[in-house]
Amino acid sequence: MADKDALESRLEELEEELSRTKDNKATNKHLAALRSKVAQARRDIVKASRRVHGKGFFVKKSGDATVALVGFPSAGKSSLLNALTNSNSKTAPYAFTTTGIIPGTMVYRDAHIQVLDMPGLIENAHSGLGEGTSIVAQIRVSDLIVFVIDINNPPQLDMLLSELKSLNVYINKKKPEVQVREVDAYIGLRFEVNKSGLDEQDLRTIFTGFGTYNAVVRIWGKVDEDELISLLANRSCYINAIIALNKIDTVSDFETIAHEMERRYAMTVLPISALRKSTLEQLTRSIYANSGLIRVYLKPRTGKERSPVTAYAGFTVGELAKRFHTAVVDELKCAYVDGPSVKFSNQRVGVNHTLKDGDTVTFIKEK
Ligand SMILES: Nc1nc2c(ncn2[C@@H]2O[C@H](COP(=O)(O)OP(=O)(O)OP(=O)(O)O)[C@@H](O)[C@H]2O)c(=O)[nH]1
Ligand SMILES: [Mg+2]
Repeated sequence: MADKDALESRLEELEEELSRTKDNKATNKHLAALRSKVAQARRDIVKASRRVHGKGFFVKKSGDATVALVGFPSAGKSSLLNALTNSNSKTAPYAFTTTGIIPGTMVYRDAHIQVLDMPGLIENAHSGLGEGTSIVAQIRVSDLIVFVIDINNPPQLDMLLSELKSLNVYINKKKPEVQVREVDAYIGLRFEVNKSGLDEQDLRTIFTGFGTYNAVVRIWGKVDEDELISLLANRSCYINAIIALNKIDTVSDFETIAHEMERRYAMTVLPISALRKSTLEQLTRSIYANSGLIRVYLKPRTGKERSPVTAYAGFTVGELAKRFHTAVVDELKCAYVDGPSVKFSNQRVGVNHTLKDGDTVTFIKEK
């Protein structure tokens, strides 16, 4: 295949021809052919850039959390990235405009959230054929998926979900806890706890398939065969997702479609228009709330100044100290906390106390 520069200039020529060609009956067929050539040229560029960069186009994680925009070509992912962040990802009215993974940073409540614009190439990723494989690697390390769905085509979501499932990416599902303690003695397989919903015969087949013959096994949650296999193989990934239902400006009754989707998929649906910033407020809030971030305030023992910091849901006083106040960690005795996680103001709590969004914390060192 030709090198990337040559491919890019060919793409430019095709795009120019496309923009020059008027859209009418006589040119219909020619336009369709041109569009598919453009799409092919973009795929070729993606392939070429993969070769140049070796592993693909992996973007390093940065900021407090990483959010992946996932959707079909032309759903409006790049437009949304540009509206949410300081980035300037190319957008265009044809498919496969974005050929790499493009990062941007969204600042909300003092948190820096990395937003990744993905090329619209997810289909058939599991076969390892499309460029989807490297995209999926990036999705796996993200803290949240925002499915960008064109409101004119809600079934796009079915295809995205089934593709992710075949890649062992489980959406909005708690990771089932499976404990396997292998033992040297010939005890066979003992299923001490089995809440999987699978019978022991099936479980035996799966475990012996992994070479486990003598072990005490506890399965604490519901799980089907495929999921258990990917769990045991360490291939599964559990990630939360919300839906940005885009292009609401193109339909007359977006609310009905949004409610229907919410009901059908049991997921949070945010109706937006990536081209109108005023519609993005709720989505922004939802991204923050679902990426596992909280904001707490640090207050010194003396003085009233509170400084906001970004922490993670489930953080304890001890973990907060480790992250922001390494100096106090070793001598940390307790903390005074004010806010949603405590019953009364300035409550004294231990290092294992779990914080909530909006708490104010004062560390107390041992004397
Ligand atoms: N009317 C309308 N058009 C939109 C909206 N969001 C995006 N578009 C248009 O849809 C087309 C595709 O948008 P992109 O942002 O390039 O889509 P994408 O998902 O990044 O597409 P690929 O990079 O090809 O995967 C562009 O012409 C955008 O201007 C929207 O909310 N309303
Ligand atoms: Mg794009």
